Amino acid sequence: MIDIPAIREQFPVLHQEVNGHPLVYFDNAATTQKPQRVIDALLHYYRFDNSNIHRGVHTLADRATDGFEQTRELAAKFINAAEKEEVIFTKGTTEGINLVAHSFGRSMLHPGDEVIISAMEHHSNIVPWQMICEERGALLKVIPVTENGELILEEYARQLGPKTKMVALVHVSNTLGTVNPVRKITEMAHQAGAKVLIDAAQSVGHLPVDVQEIDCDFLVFSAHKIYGPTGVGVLYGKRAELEALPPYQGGGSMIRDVRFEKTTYNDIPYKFEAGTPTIGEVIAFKPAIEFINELGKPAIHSHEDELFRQAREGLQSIPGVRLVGQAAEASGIVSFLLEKTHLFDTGMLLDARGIAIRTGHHCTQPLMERFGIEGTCRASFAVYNTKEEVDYFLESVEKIATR
Ligand code: C6P
Repeated sequence: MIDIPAIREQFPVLHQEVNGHPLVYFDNAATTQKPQRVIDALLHYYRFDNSNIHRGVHTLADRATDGFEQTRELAAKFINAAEKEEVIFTKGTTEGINLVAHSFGRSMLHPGDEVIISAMEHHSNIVPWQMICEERGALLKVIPVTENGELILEEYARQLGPKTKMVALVHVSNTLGTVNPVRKITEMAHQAGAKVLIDAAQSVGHLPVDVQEIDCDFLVFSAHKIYGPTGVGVLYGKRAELEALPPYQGGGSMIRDVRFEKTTYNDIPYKFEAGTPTIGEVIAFKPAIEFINELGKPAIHSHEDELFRQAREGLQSIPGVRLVGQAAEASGIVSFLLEKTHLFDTGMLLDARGIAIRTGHHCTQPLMERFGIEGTCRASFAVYNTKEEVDYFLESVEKIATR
């Protein structure tokens, strides 16, 4: 059992009123709130340790470099990477996918090759692949989804073949909450000789994610969605895969030796970390992972799953509410529409009651097209949310739906 009031105490932002009501923050899939220890770590860095990393020999440079590398070590353990060099810091999930699409595409994709994504991808796992496929003359294939919001795996099996070079797939859909069977999908891709990238933006803070168990070649996520600062992401890659890829950007830190005739590149992970990174934010990401580790993913998941089920079942029983996506395996995210109220009005009416949800297409326009809708209202949960908040949310939705 986890102590929710004690957890809430650690999040100063939660203790405020919005429009005359206590804030109910259900927009966690967009970004989570930050515990005091993350805010403190960021302030501490700028107050005492501010310095560039991997460059200086002075004390502040040492402290900053140590803090930065300690986060890398913890992030590697967090996803069970075999070694810390397999963790590359990026700006976020989006940059991680662009890095792989660009580097992999430029070196490994040839005319006629194929890349498979799914119909429930976030734009950040669609557009980079579209761009590189167009550039390299490769074909982009899309795994369709059922009315329930589940992948049609028979179709995926048919799409896979000797031309498939990459399968890039979301672990948990940010719009539907569907949990995809990434281990099985990876195994099938590997049997066809393709590499696999998993977008773990919506899973890594909520479900156990073990890169060696999934056996994916690449995995990406953002710190800001798991209680950490913005401007930090992780790209995991198997050592052999990262070593085989050319660098994404050129600049300081990513080189071994620069001559006008020829430049040689640094080892991983530095080969992919050109320029000065978001140092303080990476350092402040460590206490966010520690926060999750202290609670444990099983306890976090079990609490969030209770809230999710309460919300999904509650919404289902309100007349005039339509759920969008009802996958058997789903996690922490529920999308819905009201028959008589436009989704933006629903969002505004809930905000007037202090409840923050997200409305719109959630950067999944092709998925919205699949369901024939312009967007949804989306409630997404984090470990600090409570059963009482879900009760209040359901009561508010019912009021709006039956106006
Ligand atoms: N989804 C949401 O409200 P960045 O912006 O790089 O941190 O993450 C992009 C991204 C990639 N994949 C998935 C599955 C995501 O959910 C997101 C971000 C937010 O759903 C903002 S659009």
